[in-house]
Amino acid sequence: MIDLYSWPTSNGHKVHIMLEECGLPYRAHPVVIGKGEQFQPWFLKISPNNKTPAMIDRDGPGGQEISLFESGAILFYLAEKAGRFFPTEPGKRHDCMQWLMFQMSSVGPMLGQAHVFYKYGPDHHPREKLEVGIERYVRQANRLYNVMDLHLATREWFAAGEYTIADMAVFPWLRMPSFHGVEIDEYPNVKRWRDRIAERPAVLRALEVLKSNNRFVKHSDEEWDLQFGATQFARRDASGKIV
Ligand SMILES: N[C@@H](CCC(=O)N[C@@H](CS)C(=O)NCC(=O)O)C(=O)O
Repeated sequence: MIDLYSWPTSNGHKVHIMLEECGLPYRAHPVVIGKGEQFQPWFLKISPNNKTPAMIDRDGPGGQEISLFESGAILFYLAEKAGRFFPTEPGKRHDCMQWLMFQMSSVGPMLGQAHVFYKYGPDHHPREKLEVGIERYVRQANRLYNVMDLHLATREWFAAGEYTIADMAVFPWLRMPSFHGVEIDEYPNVKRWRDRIAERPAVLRALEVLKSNNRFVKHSDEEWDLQFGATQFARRDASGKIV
């Protein structure tokens, strides 16, 4: 049985999608990041970077328990476990891996920063203090959408000519373009690809996972502090205690 410690954000959704696509049995446990549950000692043991999602598979390699953090690593693990959504032919595997890495290194971090500066930041800081960040990350977001739009102009899927973990990794990040200052109609190939994935029954099920926990409208001061402010960046020991 797989225990998933997660939250209904883009990084959580990636793994929820893969689990639903594969039909692997799992239990989803909420880690309420707006309340600081990511800093609990037990969670830091499996996710030392204090980020969701993290996973424990009680029936890992050789029947041994394994715990993993980082959504890309979890997707890769699940693909190997299920033997699905990660091609077997070497050239296709590398193609899939490079687009998975593209998501992990560019789409997630850049769009995530755009959300902080452009979407959430103005509720907590004067706009003039955020200008450089807003400009940089909204530009990065649009640059990345253009890269993806050109790529998808001649392809149905991100990699290997088939639906893979690379598509599952990118998709949740592109559900709310207005959060990162992007007008989706300017990127019609991305829109076509995205809307097609959004119709998949497993994706629809995945987007419901832990959904009832998410009452996000805008961050309270406490939530901002925990995720993006002083408490997030306070120096801690291995147990999560601020030192
Ligand atoms: N690279 C990580 C990023 C994970 C991440 O940023 N998770 C966010 C939610 S989307 C989180 O748990 N934030 C809590 C915190 O920063 O304290 C992954 O892909 O798993």
